[in-house]
Amino acid sequence: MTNALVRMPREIHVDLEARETMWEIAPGRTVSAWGYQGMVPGPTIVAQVGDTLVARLVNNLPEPTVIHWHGLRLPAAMDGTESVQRLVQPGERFEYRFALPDAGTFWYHSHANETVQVERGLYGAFVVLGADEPAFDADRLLVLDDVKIDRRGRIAKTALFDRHSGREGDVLVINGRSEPELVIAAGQVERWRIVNACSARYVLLSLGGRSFRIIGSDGGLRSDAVTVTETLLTPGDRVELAVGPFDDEGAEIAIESLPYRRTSMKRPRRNVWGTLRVGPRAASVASVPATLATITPLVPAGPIEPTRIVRLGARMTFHGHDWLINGEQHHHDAPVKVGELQVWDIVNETGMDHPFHLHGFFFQVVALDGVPCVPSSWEDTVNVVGKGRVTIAFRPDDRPGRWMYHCHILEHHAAGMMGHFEVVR
Ligand SMILES: [Cu+2]
Repeated sequence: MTNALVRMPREIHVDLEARETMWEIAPGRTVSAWGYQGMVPGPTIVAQVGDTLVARLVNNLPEPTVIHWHGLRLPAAMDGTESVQRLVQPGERFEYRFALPDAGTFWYHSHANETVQVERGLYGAFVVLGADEPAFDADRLLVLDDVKIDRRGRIAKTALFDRHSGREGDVLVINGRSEPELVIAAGQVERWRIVNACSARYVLLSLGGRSFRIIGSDGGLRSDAVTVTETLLTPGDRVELAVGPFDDEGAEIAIESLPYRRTSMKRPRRNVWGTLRVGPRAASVASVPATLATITPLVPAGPIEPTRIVRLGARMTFHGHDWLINGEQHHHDAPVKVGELQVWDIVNETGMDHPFHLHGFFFQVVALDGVPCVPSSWEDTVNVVGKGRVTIAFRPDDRPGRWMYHCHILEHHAAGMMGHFEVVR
């Protein structure tokens, strides 16, 4: 007997033509940019677990490009990097095709000449829904970005200083628009999926000091909802929140980032990204369970023995800073075996924070500065504070091929803070 309520897996077809476009970052304020389908962000892809994505990239840019699917557990050949495919030349096309095994908030972006192409707008969000999602009154997606505009009103060219601290823009946008106003009905609870698509900006997100609940991270729902008044999103990071209920109809709540010191070279500031207004009251059907997901620890309790050390470093050169992994730029690391538990110590030898991103595999954070912690989420991007140490664990499933990890400050990635490694059978 078939159950009519069961949704059969589908193929999700998406056209992603990369081309020049005019991007209206604020009413009446337009910049020349690059976007997928002429949009910044590009089209939001929504699918269900078990579906297959078929994405057709057409390159109508004046330079080569490629699309990386950030956070998705796909075959190595579909990872969208120069290690696994020839860059897609101007006038060429490429079809990505892969199944979607996990629910969560992901994103896609150019992985070629990233410091230019992502800054110019080549990114978009990708939501995969699970079979049994918690009930909310509304779903929202917020893609955060900062754009650096020069004196002539154009997207600024890369500056030499960007190589050191990463590029931070002066125009803050949510879903491509500056200072949006959102409205939430009093009494209702919304699910907010947030992506930090900035090149280098850390966002210590606050909603005017109000409490909200973190329900998900890079790899879908957390083990439990945790109530906070702020949460840090590094470049590349995602977070899912339960926002509300608020009772004060008419209140205006700042969607803001609080000062966060990621490097001594930048003075931390508070920034306002937008406004959340509490609208007229409405009935609520939301219910956020106390337990959201089961996260089984990969590493047994007790002393943790790392299988690999990854040292994040820097060196001064005649052209400024080189950013290093284990003493070299674009490090070639040892292979890992399918099914073998990986416990990596990520040691930050620099004085600056770096967001460590692993392609293709989710990991658990199992220790901070050597102190074991109980994993409550799956991650693909984790902040390693200056002079700090984060221990991660993952068990590579059967997807052999060439993979990589890197700092997600795009300028650091470009200046060498990345490692290549192979997954072998
Ligand atoms: Cu970095």
